[in-house]
Amino acid sequence: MPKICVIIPCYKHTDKIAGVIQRLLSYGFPIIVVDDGNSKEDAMELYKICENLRDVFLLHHDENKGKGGSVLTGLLFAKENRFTHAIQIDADGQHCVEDIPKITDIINENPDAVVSGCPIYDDNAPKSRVIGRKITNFFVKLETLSNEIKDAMIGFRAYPVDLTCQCAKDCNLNFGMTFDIEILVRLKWAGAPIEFFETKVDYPKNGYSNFKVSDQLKISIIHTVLCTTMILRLPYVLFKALFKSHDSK
Ligand SMILES: Nc1nc2c(ncn2[C@@H]2O[C@H](COP(=O)(O)OP(=O)(O)OP(=O)(O)O)[C@@H](O)[C@H]2O)c(=O)[nH]1
Ligand SMILES: [Mg+2]
Repeated sequence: MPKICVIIPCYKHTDKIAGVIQRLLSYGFPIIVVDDGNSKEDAMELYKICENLRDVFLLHHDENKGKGGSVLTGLLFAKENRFTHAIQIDADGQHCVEDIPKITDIINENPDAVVSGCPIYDDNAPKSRVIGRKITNFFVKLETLSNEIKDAMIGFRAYPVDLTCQCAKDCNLNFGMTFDIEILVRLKWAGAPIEFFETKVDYPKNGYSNFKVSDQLKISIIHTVLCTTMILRLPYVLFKALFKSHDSK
């Protein structure tokens, strides 16, 4: 029986997170909020939002570690507390909380799978982000030599906790915005099935994004690393494929 929790990394989204938590509460999953080195005022605000809520755990970074670092802190807490699956969702209210049942249905059917959103954008989505995603998704197909990963950037997904913590430990993952991409590629390399559900992603006018131009550069670097690793893994992948086809004869 899966034991599911929700992880919300939070940096500078204190004005939006209360709404996200309220929408999440009706699903009854424990919620892990990670305060990623926010200012004193924002940290206090987060504390006030979480303090009287049952099954809402507030973890704290003294310094800003980045989105990936926050998700990892949440995942390690989930592992310590014996959760089998963790649903990651952004604090800024862009994700459709009401799609959680789509995730839990897939987890119940296939507990080994990583379950990821496949984003549907409206006209408000910045063109640069939509194009950036298309480029990333093209590289991810190369890196995984497969069509399986429909989107590698969305932060609305569910991880099998043990496998993801192990994979993050083995690969010494980057803590920043490239985390979502890298962990998905490495989980696929580790043999995890990846399942997708369609979900609307909202870009409200005047919404605040932490995504910076420098993140685009870091994403290019991570693709260079992943493509190089893919080339180095090729003999292993070919050997495995040959072995499999030989076995099935
Ligand atoms: N970028 C960033 N996000 C962080 C950090 N720490 C935690 N987060 C959280 O990670 C989630 C994603 O951040 P966003 O700023 O929405 O970035 P994004 O969703 O990739 O970019 P947009 O599509 O432009 O919204 C949010 O819940 C943030 O609060 C950090 O250091 N940097
Ligand atoms: Mg966002």
